[in-house]
Amino acid sequence: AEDGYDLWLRYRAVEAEAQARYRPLAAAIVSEGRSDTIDAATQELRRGLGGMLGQAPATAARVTGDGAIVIGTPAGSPIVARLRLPLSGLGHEGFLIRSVTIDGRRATVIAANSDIGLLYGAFRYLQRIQLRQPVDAIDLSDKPKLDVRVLNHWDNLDRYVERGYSGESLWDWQKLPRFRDPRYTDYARANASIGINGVVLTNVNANADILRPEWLEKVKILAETFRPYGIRVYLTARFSAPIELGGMKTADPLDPAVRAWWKARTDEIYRVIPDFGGFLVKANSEGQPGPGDYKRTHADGANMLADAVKPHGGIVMWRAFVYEPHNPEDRHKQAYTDFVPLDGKFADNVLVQVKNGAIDFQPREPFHPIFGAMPRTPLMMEFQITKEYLGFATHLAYLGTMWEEVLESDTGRPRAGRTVADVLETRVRPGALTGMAGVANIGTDRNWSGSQFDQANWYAFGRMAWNPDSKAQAIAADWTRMTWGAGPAIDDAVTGMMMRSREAVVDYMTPLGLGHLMATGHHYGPAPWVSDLARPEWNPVYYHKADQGGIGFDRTKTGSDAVSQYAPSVAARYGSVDRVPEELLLWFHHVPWSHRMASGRTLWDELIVRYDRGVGEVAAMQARWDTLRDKVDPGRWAEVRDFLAIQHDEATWWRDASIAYFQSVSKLPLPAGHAAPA
Ligand code: GCW
Repeated sequence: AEDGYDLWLRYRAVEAEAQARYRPLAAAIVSEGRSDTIDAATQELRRGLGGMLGQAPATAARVTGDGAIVIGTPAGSPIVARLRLPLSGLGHEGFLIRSVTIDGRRATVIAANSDIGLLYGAFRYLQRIQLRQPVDAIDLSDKPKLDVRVLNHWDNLDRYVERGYSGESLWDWQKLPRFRDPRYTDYARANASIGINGVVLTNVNANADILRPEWLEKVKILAETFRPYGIRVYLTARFSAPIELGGMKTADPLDPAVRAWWKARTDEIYRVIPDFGGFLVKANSEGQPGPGDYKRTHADGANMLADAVKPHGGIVMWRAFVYEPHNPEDRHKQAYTDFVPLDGKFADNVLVQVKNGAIDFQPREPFHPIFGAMPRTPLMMEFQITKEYLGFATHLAYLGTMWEEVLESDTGRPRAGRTVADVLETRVRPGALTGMAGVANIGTDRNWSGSQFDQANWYAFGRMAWNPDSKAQAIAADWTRMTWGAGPAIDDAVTGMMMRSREAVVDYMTPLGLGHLMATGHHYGPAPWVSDLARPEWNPVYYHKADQGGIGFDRTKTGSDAVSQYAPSVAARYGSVDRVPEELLLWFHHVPWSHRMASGRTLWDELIVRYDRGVGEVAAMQARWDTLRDKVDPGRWAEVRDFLAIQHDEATWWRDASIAYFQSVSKLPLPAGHAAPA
C-alpha cells in the first residue's frame, strides 16, 4: 500500500503509450569510469527506469545499438570525451543531457565535469519521464545558483527534534556506528534528487557532546553514507564547548588557549571525517552562549571557528537570529543593529545565516532588512521547512509561495530592482560563498515529513536552493505529478490547493500583517491575549498592540522606526499607511479600527472577512480533495482527508478565538454576514 515513503521518487509504471515511447530511448546504460557516485547514478537510473518503463535497462561498457544512455565525465569516459561537449560553464555540480549520435547509433548522453554532476543529471533525466516530458531531441544543461544548499536538522542527541512534527530524529545514535540504517541512503537519494549538498545533523540548541570522539565515530558513518550523494556533513558548535568539554574557565574567542582548543578539536574531526563541511552556530540568542559573554563581537566568534576549519576547507555558518532579554529595542531591529556594523569583518569562509524575516518564521513577514545591507558579507538565507508557526504537520500549507514572495522582494539596495534572490546569488567577492539553509521537517515517520503534503516543502526547498529564481507554481506542478500520479484532474486539484494554502493559514491565524499570536511554548493554537510572560517580546500583545483605539505595531518614525533599517525606497513604502501592502499593514502601522481598507470596509470588518476567508479556503480544499477520492490511492487519500478535517476544526478555532479576543478589546459589533462561531 502507498504510504508516502517513496516521496517524489515513486517511479510507478507510466501509461502503456508512454512506455512505448520511452523504452526505445532507454535501452541500455553505458557508463565508463567507476566511483560510488557513478554507481549511485547508474543504480538510480535502473531503479527509476525499471519502475516506470517496466524493465530496467542493462548496463554495458560500449554502445552497441540505438537507445543507450551514456553517462560519464570527459576525464572518466573516453566516449564522453570524444563528444567534445560544452561543459566548461557548468562548474563542479552542473550537468548536460543531450541527444547525440555515437558510431551511428542514437544515444542520450548525461555528462558533467564531476561525478556528482552525473548524479544530478541522472535524477533530472528521470524527472523528465516522471513528468512525461520528451527525452528525444533533448539538449539541456543546468547548474546550481548557490554553493551551500543545506538542511538544518534541529535534532538533539536524545533523538528529540525541536519543532519537529514527524517522529524522532532519523539519526539512530544508539545503534551507530555499527548499524547503518538503509533509510540513511534513501534520505540521501531524496536530497540529491533536489540538489541538497549539505546536512547539519544537530540542533542549534544542542549540547556540545556531539564533538566528543565517541560521537564523531557515529557521525563518520553518516558522512560515509551520504558522501556518494554529494552531501557533506556539518555539526553545530556550542560556543561554550571549551568549558564543557575542555574543562577550561573561559570560551573567550580571543583567548589563545580557547583558540588552540578549537583548532585541536577541529583537526580531530577532520581526521575522522576528511570532508567534514564545518560548523553552524547559534550564539548569544535565546540563552545560548556566545562571544558577547566576553564582550566580543559575532565576527570575533565566527572568525575563531573559521580559522580552525580553514586549513581543511571547511566553512562556518553563523546565525544572525539574535535578540536579547530586557533589550528595550524592538526585537525586529536587534539583529540588524548587531550585525550591520560588522559588515566586512567576517573571515572569507564564513556565511552569515539570516532568517527570511526579522521576527521568526511567521506565516507572513516582510523580508529581513539585513538582506542588501551587508554588501561585503556573504549572507545565506535560512528558511524553516518545518511548520512551527503554520499548524505543524496537520495543516496543509505549501511554503513555496511564501519563499518566492521573500526571494523576489526588492531590497532597494544598492538600487531598485535588486531582490533578495539577487543578494543571495551574488558573490560579494571572487571566491566568496553563497548559500541557503532550510530547517528540516524530516523524522522517522513513514512518510518522512509528518504529512504527505509537507513532503512538498522539503522538495520545494531543494529546488529553491538550487535556483532561488524558481517559481512556486512550477515547483508545485512538478511535485504534484511526481508524487500523486499523472492526470489533469490531479494536477489541477492538488496544485490549486497548494497554491492558495499558505494564504489561507495567514488569513485564519495572522491576517493583515499580524504576527506571533501563537500560544506560548508550542506555537500551535491562538493566544493573542497572553501578556504576562517574563520576556515581553514573547508576549503576543507585544506584537498586535490592540486597544480600543486600534491595532498594529507602529514601526514607523512615530514608533520603533524599524522601517528605517530598510533602503529608503522600501522604507518609504512600508512606512506609509497608504502605500504599505495591506498584507503588511499591521506589521508596520498601528491604525484605528475604523481605518478604511481598499475594499471600502473598515479595518475591523476587513479583519473579520479575512478570518472567515481563511476558514472558507480550508473548506474549499476539503471539497477539492473529495473530487480525487478514486483518483489517488486510498491510504494517502484518507490521510489527507482526515488532516484537512483537523485543519478545518483548528482554522475555526483560530478564527473564533481571535475574533472573540479582539472584540473584547475593540468593543465593536460583528459585521453582518460573518458566520456565527461553530
Ligand atoms: O523561534 C525559535 C524557535 C526555537 C528555535 C529558535 C531558533 C532552535 O521557537 O525552537 O530554536 O527559533 O531559530 O534558534
